[in-house]
Amino acid sequence: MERALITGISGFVGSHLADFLLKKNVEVYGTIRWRSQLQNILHIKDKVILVEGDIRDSFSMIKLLKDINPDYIFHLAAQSFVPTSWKAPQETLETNIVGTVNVLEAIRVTECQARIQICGSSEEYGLVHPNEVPIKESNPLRPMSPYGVSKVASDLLGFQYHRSYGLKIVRTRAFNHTGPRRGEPFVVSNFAKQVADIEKGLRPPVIHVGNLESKRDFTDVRDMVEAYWLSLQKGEFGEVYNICSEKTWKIKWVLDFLLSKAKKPIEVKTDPARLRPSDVEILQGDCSKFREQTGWTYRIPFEQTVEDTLDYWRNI
Ligand code: A2R
Repeated sequence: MERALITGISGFVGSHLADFLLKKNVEVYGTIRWRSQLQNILHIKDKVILVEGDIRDSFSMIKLLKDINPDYIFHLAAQSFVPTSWKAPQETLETNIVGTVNVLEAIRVTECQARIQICGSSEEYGLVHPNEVPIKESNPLRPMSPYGVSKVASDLLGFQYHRSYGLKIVRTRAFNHTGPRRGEPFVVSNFAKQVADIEKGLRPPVIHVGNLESKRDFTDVRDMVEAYWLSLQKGEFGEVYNICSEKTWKIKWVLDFLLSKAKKPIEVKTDPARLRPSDVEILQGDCSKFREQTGWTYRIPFEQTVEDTLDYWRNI
């Protein structure tokens, strides 16, 4: 049986990737920390092997790699939330950059032969000029948040460790992805939870929103994790691939769609605290490089993703 190690298995994407790998009959190991919230993986807790490891601790990474010796490593663990990166830039850089070095060094010193996915983000592109859309992998990287900077560094470490040491690394740059289990701070999930809470009578019938004008290229997380798997099956080591649907939706569309599904009338209020210091206006990717290499394409329509997210919050 092939073995996969997911760093950050308790997270939103990690939990969906674990679901996907179990269906592929892969033995799944995942890192957790002693205070990790495990609600995303409760349903599979008897099917996966959880190992304690903080990526900021190089010793624990080496021990983990020695013990598991995986065939695949999906490096997802990160401080993943852009707004937090302004409030906690040091923690973000330490987790996302030093943490990635620790994972890569552990692979190098243990001579682990695993294929490794380094999980990057469209936030690496940051400032994008109108004539640069849809964004290709060759676009300049002009990150606009500490999170974006941290992901550029992690991505380039992946390139460097492949070139310097021959590690079998594939880098992915995921555009927005969402779905059930997405954390409450993220926009689609946040709106969906507010609607569900209002329906349950847990809050007054007012939804608080930030910038509704930005446009994002959304993919369902369940399609995204298939892409991550394919990146290690068919991707070229050392290469970087955008992963996205190539379709954009205004945040206002998400709001209106959710309001149309709500079981109660809801008033909309703009909350200045929800506006980011520097928001990227449009993020639309070009996924042709990945599609041609792997044959991947998204399957789940975005409407379905948003409805499933609303149902998730309704049933929690
Ligand atoms: O915070 P925890 O203990 O629940 O674990 C989170 C884990 N994580 C860490 N694991 C080990 N050592 C650390 N120092 C550390 N810091 C965080 O990363 C959790 O399991 C995971 C992050 O989950 P989410 O915040 O739900 O992120 P998501 O959406 O699953 O993002 C996955 C990847 C990240 O690299 C993002 O930057 C990228 O996709 O977009």
